[in-house]
Amino acid sequence: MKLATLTIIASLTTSAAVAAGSGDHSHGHDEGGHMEMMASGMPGMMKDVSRIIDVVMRETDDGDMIFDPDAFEIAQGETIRFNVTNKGELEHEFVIDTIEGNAKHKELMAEMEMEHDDPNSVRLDPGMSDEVIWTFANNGTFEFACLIPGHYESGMHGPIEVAQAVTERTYTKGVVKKIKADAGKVTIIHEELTELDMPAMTMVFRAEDDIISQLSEGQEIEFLADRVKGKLTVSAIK
Ligand SMILES: [Cu+2]
Repeated sequence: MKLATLTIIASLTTSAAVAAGSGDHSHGHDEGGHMEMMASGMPGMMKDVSRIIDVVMRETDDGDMIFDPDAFEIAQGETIRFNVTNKGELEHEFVIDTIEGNAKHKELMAEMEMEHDDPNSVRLDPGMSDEVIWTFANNGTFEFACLIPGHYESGMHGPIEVAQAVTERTYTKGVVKKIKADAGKVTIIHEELTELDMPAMTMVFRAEDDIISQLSEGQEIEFLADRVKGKLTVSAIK
């Protein structure tokens, strides 16, 4: 009985290790026609493209290898079509990943001849052009690079700064019914509070002094409400 239990534990441990291992090595190779989300985002669709960025890869007269432009600023959620052209005399590639992801791939490529054929990359012979369509679903700092041995060190990498998306707030219309300034409370007859999923009704809200001081009973307002420490609070008015 005891032996059987041990065997089950051992086999569970082994399969878990195998699963973790294979997950580690998948890094987005598109073998099944499906690619999972990477930290840097996911393959984008032509219909979602919000911006086209031309990227040139080439060598310079003083022996460097460059991308032009050498940095990108992108807003979270944007789908970018990178039109990549190799204007150099050597083969180059354009790979989008995390800085760590690129470093790992670079190490692998130093050990063996590897050609990327993932949606987050394109490898081009001199004179050739191709595109990468990528949706930047996450904010953070990512990197584009050429991972052909020696090229990264010669200058072929740059940052991709993805700025956090700012969500547009929805103001709600209301009429100030009562103000209790000393208690920091205001009663508002309001329309539907769509952000908080509340129907139109009359409710008591908390409010800071600077907001209450701008209010008077009977006033028509448009306001933002948030739950602050569990209490409905007027956070802005206009
Ligand atoms: Cu290169």
